[in-house]
Amino acid sequence: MDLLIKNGNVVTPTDTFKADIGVEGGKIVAIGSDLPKKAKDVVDAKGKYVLPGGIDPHTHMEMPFMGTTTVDDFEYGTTAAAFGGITTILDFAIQPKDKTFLDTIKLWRGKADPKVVIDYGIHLAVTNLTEDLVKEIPKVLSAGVCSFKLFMPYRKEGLMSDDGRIYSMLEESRRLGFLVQLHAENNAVLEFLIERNVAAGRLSAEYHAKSRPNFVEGEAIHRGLVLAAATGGNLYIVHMSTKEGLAELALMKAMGANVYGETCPHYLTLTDEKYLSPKGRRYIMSPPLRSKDDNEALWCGLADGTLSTVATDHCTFTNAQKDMGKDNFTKVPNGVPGTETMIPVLYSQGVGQKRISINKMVEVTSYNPAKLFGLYPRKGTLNIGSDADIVIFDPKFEMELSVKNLHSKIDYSIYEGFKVKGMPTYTFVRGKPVVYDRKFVGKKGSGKFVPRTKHQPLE
Ligand code: DUC
Ligand code: ZN
Ligand code: ZN
Repeated sequence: MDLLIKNGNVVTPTDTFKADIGVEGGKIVAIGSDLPKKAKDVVDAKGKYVLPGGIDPHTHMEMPFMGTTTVDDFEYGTTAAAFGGITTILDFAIQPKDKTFLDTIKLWRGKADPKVVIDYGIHLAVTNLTEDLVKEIPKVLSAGVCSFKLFMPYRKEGLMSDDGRIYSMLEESRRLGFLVQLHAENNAVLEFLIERNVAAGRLSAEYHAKSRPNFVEGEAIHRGLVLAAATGGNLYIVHMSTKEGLAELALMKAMGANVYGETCPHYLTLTDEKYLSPKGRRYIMSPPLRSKDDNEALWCGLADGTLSTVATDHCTFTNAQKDMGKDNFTKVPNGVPGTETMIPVLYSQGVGQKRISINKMVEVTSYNPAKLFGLYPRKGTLNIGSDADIVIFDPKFEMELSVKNLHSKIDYSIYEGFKVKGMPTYTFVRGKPVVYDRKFVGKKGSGKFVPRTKHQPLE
């Protein structure tokens, strides 16, 4: 046996039990009590949780956006992810307007393959849907890319899809079985509010949030859900931030549509008061931070299953990049880091505060994303035959989050000074250690592209 993890508390979405796990050839080959002690490496996980590796299904590494490029490349970004207990990321390949989907996948794999230290998959972020490209979709699915993101906003940035295109992709998703991911904000209204604020000289960071009030998301989510129900398509709303959007999703789920929702740690734990601080622009992302009421509603949405996943929208811009909009919020590149802090923050604020169980944490950070994005049962579970993507999590490990002890290339943390209790201490990808007792032992380029199959609906 290559690796034996002994005496840990193994966590699944439905159960927590004491067991040893044996690994050979990158796969889990044994789970049980008192497995034979012989292995090339034996790690004692007594008093620790043993989790299926986290899957962060929403990252933006090396992404050109708003006149600049996210600073975490696939090496820095996946190293940070590994320290946070993530073993697979799903990154958005943004379609250059003149490129086909297959060319876009090639472009993104060219950036990622030489650098990733954990496994990764790709979503296709559609910016220019043509009839020829719709015909290309079956080939994209065969290439292992089974999810397509459409943006309702970002018209000026060249990313927006109109309702007709969204409708047609949802029709195709029903026919071919893929998942449509939707960034839901009402573009016309937010552009109108931005223009009005700018004309009145209201340019500070708080006006980013004031230009995108809750209903801007709620209405767009409603519209997306109606289109999904009308077509019978498969819809996944990314980065949900509002109680209004959550209520719309709950209603459409109750009506039987195949629709899902994702939220992010920052929408669960931070509020729009951050925009009032002198460095408020660091917190500019879209949709923006909301109120305490929204935070709590989203925690409830996770606990009751309305929301299926937590992802990070890891999209890193340095202080200097954020300063492009020092005097004008519309020039601040949108995005915040998150992939390293997702599981520690969820554990401390969710499990630690009894908002969710550790089993729910595993469900929304590993099992559900694996099912929805066609990675299951290869990933997202600790089962015999699955990839040995395993995290040892020490529930007693205390740490104050700071730019000084995090691994992204970014030069600040949105959680500076935030105290967490509970940290991943070992991260194994296909049985190979990437983080070992909080030390990096991984290798650039050792991660693999994971071709995905069509999504599996959640019960
Ligand atoms: N939102 C962000 O904040 N950044 C990248 C893209 C997005 O949708
Ligand atoms: Zn988005
Ligand atoms: Zn995003």
